[in-house]
Amino acid sequence: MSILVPMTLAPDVIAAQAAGLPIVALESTIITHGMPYPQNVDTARLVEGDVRANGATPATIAVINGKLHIGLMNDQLNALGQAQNVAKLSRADMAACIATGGTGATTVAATMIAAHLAGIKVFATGGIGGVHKGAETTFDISADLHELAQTPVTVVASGAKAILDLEKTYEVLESLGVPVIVFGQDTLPAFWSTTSALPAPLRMDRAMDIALAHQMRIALGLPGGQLIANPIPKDAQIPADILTPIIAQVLNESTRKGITAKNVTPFLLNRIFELTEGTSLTANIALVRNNAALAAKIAASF
Ligand code: PSU
Ligand code: MN
Repeated sequence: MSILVPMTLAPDVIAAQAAGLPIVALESTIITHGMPYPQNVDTARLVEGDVRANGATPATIAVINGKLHIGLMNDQLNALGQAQNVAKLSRADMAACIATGGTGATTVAATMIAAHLAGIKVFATGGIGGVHKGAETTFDISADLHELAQTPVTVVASGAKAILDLEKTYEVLESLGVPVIVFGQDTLPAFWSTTSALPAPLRMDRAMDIALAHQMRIALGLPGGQLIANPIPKDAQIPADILTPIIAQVLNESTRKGITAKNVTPFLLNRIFELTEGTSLTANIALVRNNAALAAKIAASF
């Protein structure tokens, strides 16, 4: 016996699909585990607005009471933003959550899986998960990297978060055959900073080229997606000399407190938010919005 995925598409997503109009997927872990309430819900709405303003339909993805939702209604977004103990779903736990009627927010990996299932080619977020500092002993490498290697979705982010080991993250992506395309500059961005010391593996300056590269991978028979590293707008970036000591401090705290597995990323992001007195959140909001706008332009180019 085979079963189908219980899936609900929002009315505007159905309409866009039927008319062949561009759609951009958005994740929900950034709402439940990445930002505090109420800024998380406000940001999610702003980001949806940015997608629309740039010519595409937004589809925020989450699992609610055992159903996979592609596009959330206002009240669902609001409830998710305030809910406690929502699961953080990646490739490993998405099926179990749906099968048992659970509720969970989708990470980059799970959002890619859902987007692909719904025929959505482009997805915007803040930062992807990657190789954590100290991974040589903890083996903490985000499932997001393997997802990029196997699911054909173009993910627009501001690179891997600066709390990660950027060098190792980009080495793993290269090993996995994931194209990392920097938008409009020759160096990789570092999430809260527009630039880093690392050279861009690939560079493109037009949304159209990114859409073409996505199609060309499919034509070549290559599985997987692309990571588009879109630098945070200059006026919103946080200088590295302010962030570097804060990142060192929170990594230290996380080790001392024995934080592991899925809790690592939310713990670090929350402590950075506290220690920068909210500046990190302002920057995070600016970069996600910028990524949503670029993703919409890429989706419209297909
Ligand atoms: N970027 C943010 N906030 C977040 C995340 C990314 O600014 O909350 C989330 C994404 O959902 C990403 C996840 O997929 O963190 C990675 O978690 P982990 O390191 O446990 O794989
Ligand atoms: Mn991890």
